[in-house]
Amino acid sequence: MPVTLQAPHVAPAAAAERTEHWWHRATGYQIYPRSFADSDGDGMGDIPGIISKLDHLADLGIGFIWLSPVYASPMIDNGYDISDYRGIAPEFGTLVDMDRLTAEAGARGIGIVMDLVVNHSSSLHRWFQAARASRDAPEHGYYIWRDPGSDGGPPDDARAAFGGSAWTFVPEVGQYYFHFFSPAQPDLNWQNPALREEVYDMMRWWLDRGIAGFRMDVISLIGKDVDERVYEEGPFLHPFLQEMHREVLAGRDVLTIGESWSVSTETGLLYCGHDRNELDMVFEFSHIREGWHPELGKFAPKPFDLVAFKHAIFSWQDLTRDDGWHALFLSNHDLPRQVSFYADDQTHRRAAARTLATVLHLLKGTPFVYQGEEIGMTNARFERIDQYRDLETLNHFESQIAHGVPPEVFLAGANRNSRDHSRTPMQWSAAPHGGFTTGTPWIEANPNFTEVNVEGDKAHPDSVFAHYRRLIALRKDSDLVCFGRTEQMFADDPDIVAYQRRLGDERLFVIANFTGREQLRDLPDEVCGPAECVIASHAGRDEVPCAIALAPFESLAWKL
Ligand code: TEU
Repeated sequence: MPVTLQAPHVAPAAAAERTEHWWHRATGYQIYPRSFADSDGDGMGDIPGIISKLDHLADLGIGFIWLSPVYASPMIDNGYDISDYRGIAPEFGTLVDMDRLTAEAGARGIGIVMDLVVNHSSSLHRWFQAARASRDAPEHGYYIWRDPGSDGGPPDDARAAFGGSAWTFVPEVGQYYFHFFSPAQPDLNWQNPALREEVYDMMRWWLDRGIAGFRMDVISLIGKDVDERVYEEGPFLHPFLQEMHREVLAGRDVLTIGESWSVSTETGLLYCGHDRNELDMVFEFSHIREGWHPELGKFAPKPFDLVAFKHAIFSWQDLTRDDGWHALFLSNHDLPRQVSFYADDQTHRRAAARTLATVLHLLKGTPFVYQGEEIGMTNARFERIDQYRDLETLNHFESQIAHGVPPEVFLAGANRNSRDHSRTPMQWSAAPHGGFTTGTPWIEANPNFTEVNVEGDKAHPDSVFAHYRRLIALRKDSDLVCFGRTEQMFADDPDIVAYQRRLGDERLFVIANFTGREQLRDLPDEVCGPAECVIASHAGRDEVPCAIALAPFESLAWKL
């Protein structure tokens, strides 16, 4: 059934010369289904659980849900390994539940954006089962096979993202198949036209059921050329995305978000430029990678460098000033909790959560809230490796210990940056397991659910939820917030984020203290004077002072 969303109309003249779409004013909310709400006590979140919480999301004011995979899957990578693209995993519910979710969300003006994971399938998908049984099966060509190298080993020494070789041997066919991720996630061969048609047909089938679009998992990998060892942004990527647009997306007012770990400001507009007919926006990680160790990666803690982080954020604001569009986020299911990683999850947790939100939501682009972020949920602080569940963390633990890294050093890194921090159960109340389940959750709840939970936050005078609700409402009603051009200020300042947005004669000024210390700054004449404070992490102020003192993690935004 169709989803009723805001009808598109023409954007103000000062904004880009193109049609305004519903998602230009909308805020997205990502749900990781296994950790959101469990309706049947099996310890695993499910679709009826999501339906029961739709009023929470409507209250927040979001325009769409990005739903992490709910498809049939052996769950080696928690659903990012799909064994049936048109079936729902029984632990999450049924197709009837899924249609009900689409309808009930639609009735609240919320679209459902499905996760599209088509760089790879599960090794249990019937296509791969046929492919691995015989070279003569048509499905054999749906995957990437190569003969063994001259020594009988893998064709080359490519490494998989989750550890080990990127090639796995199948004796039945005497060949190796390629998997960028785990062996349970064989890469689909996009160069096979029949495979592409299968994918397009499946996408049309979901869109015809009334969903509002797709978030495309690692989409920049589909154009790979394994023989040249080019995986990211390979030579076939853009022709395939244009074909997908022609075959599936053209003429439908749906949202497409392409995930890419490699896209840069050099290549960004190839995906989302107005005349490209590919995707609406990219979900990119340059600002996230600034927090990773350049050689040792995410499990080696590195001090956070605000200047480099700002450089990444604002170069994408510059890039999308007149063309393209951008996805704004600090958290998702692969990242740690933002208040723990970038700020302070203890003394200043509420102020820090509000300030991170202000800085992100007043930029140009479509903001994404990851479940629990709207109440300032924090990292888990696990003490033992057996408390972790994620295959990335567990595989890297094994290989790094084998290379002599002391376990406590690895755990310190994992405690900062493991994907499991964002996967602990959503904290609804102070009831056992944060009210997520009446059973035993598949991963432990963060013990701080007694203080950090939806019920408690909504009742608190400094509610993080209320702050998010205000930011989301501001965007809906303001052309300046949606379309204004962004100008960074204090670019070299290691402690402060500041920017202006401009549209015609209207201006917005945002300033935020990213530290736990008071900060004093002189502000330029062009911003100081009486002004309308539109949001503040602490008390509002009806004037922009020429010399400002900002409390720890304080932020303000004024309409000038
Ligand atoms: O993530 C893409 C990806 O490259 C991740 O493996 C990323 O490098 C890692 O999470 C950083 O810690 C997408 C999904 O978002 C992720 O959950 C999946 O595991 C992955 O693709 C495979 O589908």
